[in-house]
Amino acid sequence: MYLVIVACLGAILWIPPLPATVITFEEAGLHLLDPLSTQLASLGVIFNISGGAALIGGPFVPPASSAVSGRYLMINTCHYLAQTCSGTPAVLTVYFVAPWDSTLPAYVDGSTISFDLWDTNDTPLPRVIVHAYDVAGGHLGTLNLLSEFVNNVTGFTGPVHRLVFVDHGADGHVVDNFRFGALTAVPEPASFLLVGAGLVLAGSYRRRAASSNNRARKLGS
Ligand SMILES: [Ca+2]
Ligand SMILES: [Ca+2]
Repeated sequence: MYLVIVACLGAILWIPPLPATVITFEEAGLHLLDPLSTQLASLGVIFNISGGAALIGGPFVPPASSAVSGRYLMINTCHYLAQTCSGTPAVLTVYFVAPWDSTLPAYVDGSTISFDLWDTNDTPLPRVIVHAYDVAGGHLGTLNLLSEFVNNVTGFTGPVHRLVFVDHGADGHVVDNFRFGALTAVPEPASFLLVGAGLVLAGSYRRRAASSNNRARKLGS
């Protein structure tokens, strides 16, 4: 019985990582010029934009050697729909979350993250600055993107929970083929409470079993 309880607790704590994902922005349910936010939560990512707009783009042809293709994520520094410029940088945050519950944070190994980026405006440099953070808000590193387009941007390390793309230029930028490896969800507090209750139950069972054995030994002596 004790082993069964421990095995159940292990099953609760261990959430298996999910396989790698590539987001092409061609996913079902996405339409041209849709603002992007939580539509891809079932894949383990949600998007938040401030100081601009994050839209599904596609009508503009990228440079020939760019890996950007078809539809892509278009970050507009000026709000595309309102046609207004706030003068502040566009800040896109990509959060990794549990695909079955987007309120649960998740993280991926930073070395598994990559994407293709395209930004025609070279003023100011860097064209795009990307920061990585862990679940606790710790800063894991920064990448500065200097070229008109960069295929297969990599270089992140550590358990990345969110990426923050900052663009001070006037024309925004484009992200495509956003790839990341196995997602690991962070167990919610309720799981720890459940595990704690289970450990108390297991301890109580062991004490009762030991007490029964002692009584049996005394009766037999
Ligand atoms: Ca695409
Ligand atoms: Ca730009």
